[in-house]
Amino acid sequence: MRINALCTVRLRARGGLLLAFCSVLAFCSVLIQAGCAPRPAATVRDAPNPRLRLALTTTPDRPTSLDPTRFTVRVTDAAGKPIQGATVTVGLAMPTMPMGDNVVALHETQAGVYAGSGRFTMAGAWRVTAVAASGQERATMSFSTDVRE
Ligand SMILES: [Cu+2]
Repeated sequence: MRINALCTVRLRARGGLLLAFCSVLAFCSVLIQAGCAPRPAATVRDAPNPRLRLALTTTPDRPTSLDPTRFTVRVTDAAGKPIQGATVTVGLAMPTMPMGDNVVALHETQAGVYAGSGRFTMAGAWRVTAVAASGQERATMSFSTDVRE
């Protein structure tokens, strides 16, 4: 609302510059919409690391709410060699609402392959974020998945 008033003042000062009015109005409406948009529960930023590469898959490919979903993360170095003994977790979050902490610790099932099971607690759009640490190296990688009912 405050932004809107500011725009009107600017418009009057500029008099008949219709083009300027339109662009200012468009800019303000973008600002207002951005301010009112629902904020994600948590903002996750990928931190890709060329020395610690992650490839994440879920089984099934499209998970079902409340059913167990298997997460597999393959961790390799820059040359594609498996990295053993890493600490790997997968965090599950909904971008549109807080769903509480939902972090699955994965265990190494074969060299450089880490797996574990978790549950999506609701149908809809989820963000899956894998975090791996090995020595001084750390990497995160996330993707979106649509969980069915
Ligand atoms: Cu939800």
